[in-house]
Amino acid sequence: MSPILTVSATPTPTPFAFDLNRTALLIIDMQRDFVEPGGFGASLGNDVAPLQALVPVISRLLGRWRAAGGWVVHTREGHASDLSDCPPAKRERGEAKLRIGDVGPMGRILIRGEPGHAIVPELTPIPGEPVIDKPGKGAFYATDLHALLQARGITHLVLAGVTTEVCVQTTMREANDRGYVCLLLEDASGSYFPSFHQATLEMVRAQGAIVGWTATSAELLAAVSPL
Ligand code: C5J
Repeated sequence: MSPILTVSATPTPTPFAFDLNRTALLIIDMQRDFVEPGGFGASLGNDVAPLQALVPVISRLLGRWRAAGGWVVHTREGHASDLSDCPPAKRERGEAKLRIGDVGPMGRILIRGEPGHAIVPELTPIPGEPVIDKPGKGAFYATDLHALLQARGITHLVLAGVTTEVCVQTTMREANDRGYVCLLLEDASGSYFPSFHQATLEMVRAQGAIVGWTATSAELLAAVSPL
């Protein structure tokens, strides 16, 4: 029986209590397509600098979490090269300069196997860390993530990555509905829109953590591996 760790940093009435052996760190979509110039995020007119700034934060978190024996699952958003899993409603939305499947500076935008689809090198998964390829915003939609977590006895998720109000929040809500207890890391997730990031943190932890808890990565790591 491993110890129950607690993080009590949020304006929620109870702490986030978890067993490290039944918890996964879920790093959402830290791909070049979202974080680097010339990718999907930039093609939508976004400044990628706020997302680039997350890379060293998540890298530090990853190192300490791994060192403490924590398990990590990574996700990537992307589509098959024939776009058979990309609904036209997704591809045709907005006024992007480059759409999903078009050729950009990092290969075809948001297509699996292209350079832009890769996780940024600083956060490269290591053996034993699954990578979930997802066609949607939520990591549970059309993937085997739930089965994978169930097989390992995971009950709690710690979420990091991008973007807070799109793929991270969608995944957190999907996870919540499937019975996972979730903590969203305030400084290890981010958005092209700082106000959306802030609003997401507030809405998930409101009403007694209606979707889950939030805390900083330092607060989490203090519980996991006190220095
Ligand atoms: C978006 C994501 N924003 N990973 N994807 O399209 O949040």
